[in-house]
Amino acid sequence: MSERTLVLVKPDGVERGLVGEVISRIERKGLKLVALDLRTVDRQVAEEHYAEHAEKPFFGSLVEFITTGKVVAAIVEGPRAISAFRQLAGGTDPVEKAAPGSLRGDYGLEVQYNLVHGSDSPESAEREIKLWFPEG
Ligand code: RTP
Ligand code: MG
Repeated sequence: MSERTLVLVKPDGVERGLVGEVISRIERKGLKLVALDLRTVDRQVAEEHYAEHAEKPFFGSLVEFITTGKVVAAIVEGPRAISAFRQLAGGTDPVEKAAPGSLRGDYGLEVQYNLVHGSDSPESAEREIKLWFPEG
């Protein structure tokens, strides 16, 4: 059973030249890229993407950050792709939670600048794929 997940390389990852590293790890794991796009995000998409965090104190700066630079948006497919990519990414806090060997564990230092996003459930994946790739 194959599933799809939405992956983002956030502006810090793009700025630091880590797009290739992220894609390389996705491919080495055996997951497949079915869409890939470098773009800037408008505020409305960013706010919708992170709607679940709208009441959190970091929401404003998170949306600000995501909209300040280019991001890479990708649809990634494979068996248990959602969980597989979350493992590749590592925990949200790159120092306290992400294990060494994960993307965040290897390259991140601050919670906000944690390089990548991956959908956290089938429902999120479906919602986020529609939001980022409305053309289908
Ligand atoms: P993401 O949604 O970006 O894949 O990350 P995640 O599931 O691991 O973490 P989540 O709890 O959904 O948080 C979304 C993003 O918000 C930023 N954040 N900042 N300053 C803070 O305390 C804080 N907490 C979260 C991070 O960029 C996180 O990835
Ligand atoms: Mg999340």
